[in-house]
Amino acid sequence: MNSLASIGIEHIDAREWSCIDFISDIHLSAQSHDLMRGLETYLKRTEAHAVFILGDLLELWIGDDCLGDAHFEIERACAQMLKHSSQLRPTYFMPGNRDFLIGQGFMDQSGLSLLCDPCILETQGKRILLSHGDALCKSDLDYQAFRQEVRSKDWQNHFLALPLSERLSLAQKMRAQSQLKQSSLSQKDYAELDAPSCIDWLEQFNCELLIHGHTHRPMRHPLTPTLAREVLSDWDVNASPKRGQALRLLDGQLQRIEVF
Ligand SMILES: [Mn+2]
Repeated sequence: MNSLASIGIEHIDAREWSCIDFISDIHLSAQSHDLMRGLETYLKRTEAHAVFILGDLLELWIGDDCLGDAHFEIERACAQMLKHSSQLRPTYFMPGNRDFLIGQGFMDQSGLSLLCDPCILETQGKRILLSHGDALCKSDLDYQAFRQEVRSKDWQNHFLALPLSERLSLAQKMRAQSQLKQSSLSQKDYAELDAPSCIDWLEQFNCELLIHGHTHRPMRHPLTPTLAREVLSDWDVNASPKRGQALRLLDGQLQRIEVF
């Protein structure tokens, strides 16, 4: 099935966990020490039995080998912080569109478990489909073509063979281009998931609920009388008030927890 990543966990049987948190779109970067501390505090204090991070934990990721380079402080600090918090409870990670190059090297150093996009979570009497969400933004044809290219083995092998400094400047250029494109869009043109494609996925994987991030518009969208999607919040400590939520599944009920 071409929508499944080739590595990672595809199905999680978690019937013993009665409290699970879902977060995404933290966007850690070199400028975000307060955000890192906020994430660390949340991960220490949450009552969840397991935490699922559904993509864009970091603003940018250019390859796991950056962890061996002293210049990449935030990346190394992030892996170290997660190493501690993942000892408290199982913590899962699914790559997003910013950090899709995170691989087993980061998993080994952070103690996280890598998930496929999408993957199925069976818990509390539900079958839930988890995704970052960008694969379902089907109406943005340019983005889908870009996504297909950068997720190909050929592109990744070529990119990862470049020196870190060259990768960093290429990635920053791509990021600037994407920001330029975003700034030319009106609010209604921002990335949104395609409802028929969401329904297709839910039916194909026999799930009733899709949980995803990426669009930064936290709310529940009913898709049919029996199917729905729940969108996660992004995190921003510089916003006023600070923004950051975990979506919590507690005894079969969903609730949103403010983390700041
Ligand atoms: Mn995203």
